Amino acid sequence: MTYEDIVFEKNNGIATIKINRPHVYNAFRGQTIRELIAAFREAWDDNRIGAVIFTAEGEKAFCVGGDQKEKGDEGGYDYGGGLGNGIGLEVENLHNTIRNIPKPVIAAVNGYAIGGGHVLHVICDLTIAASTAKFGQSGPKVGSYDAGYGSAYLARIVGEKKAREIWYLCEQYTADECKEMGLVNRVVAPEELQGAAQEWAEKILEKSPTAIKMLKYSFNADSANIAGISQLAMGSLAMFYDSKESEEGKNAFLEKRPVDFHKFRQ
Ligand code: S0N
Repeated sequence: MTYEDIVFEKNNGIATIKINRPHVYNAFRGQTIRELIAAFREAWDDNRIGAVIFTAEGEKAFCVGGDQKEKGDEGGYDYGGGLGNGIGLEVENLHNTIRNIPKPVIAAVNGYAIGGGHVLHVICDLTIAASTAKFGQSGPKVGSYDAGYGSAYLARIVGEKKAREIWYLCEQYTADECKEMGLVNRVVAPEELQGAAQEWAEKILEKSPTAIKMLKYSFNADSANIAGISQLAMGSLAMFYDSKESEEGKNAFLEKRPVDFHKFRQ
């Protein structure tokens, strides 16, 4: 497959998948999601690959969620379809692919990881962050949410209270703060990020592939019910995107004005 929105490389047993849309802070559109799924599948199917590094181009951002400037064929968002073949479905398929690929996925977070971009690193097996990276959810500010892995699995990692804080307040957290809450494994200087991810991937490659695979299955089994919650969440999100309330969030962002959700409380 030819990739346009991402860069995919395989080297000495390590696959590197890089989002390549730095002009929009590596926000994803439907095509990005489809290419990411294809690349993860390619790494999945190649027995020589023992670990995947998931990162992004540039120094500003890892990924800031759905591209607010892209329109789908039906005029709605293009984050990978609408109802029918669905926002839900394609983003959800990417989440499930990262979860289920039987090899560790290391997120190397090089900048902002916000909204749906934050969820991507949450799902990865391990996260190494540049000391300059910033993390957070933004859905309730821009008329969106991830009520699947983005909330339920996040709560497993950071605890219920912290997960609720992250979603209800939509603030940003530093890499060190995220390490403190168990959301990031390691923080390094920005120029050391790719080397640090490579070093961990090489360490994994020295281990028994079957042991690593079974451990990943075991870790996943305990939170496997979230896949069902995620289906419901993405289905409801697809419908919510057609509402005036969600539109207000998106339009306020695009028009660079304060959002006004007050009318939806009447
Ligand atoms: C990342 C932020 C904090 C950076 O702020 P800063 O440094 O002040 O830069 P800006 O001037 O704001 O941005 C620089 C340029 O990048 C563009 N840009 C930023 N974010 C996006 C985006 N998401 N889509 C398209 N373009 C983006 C800016 O517009 C600007 O370019 P110019 O100057 O040309 O206008 C700050 O930018 C920020 O807060 N961004 C918004 C982050 C956000 O809200 N992301 C979520 C958006 N996604 C959704 O609403 C739904 C999709 C999704 O994320 C999702 C999918 C599945 C499941 C769950 C979710 C979910 O919502 O969680």
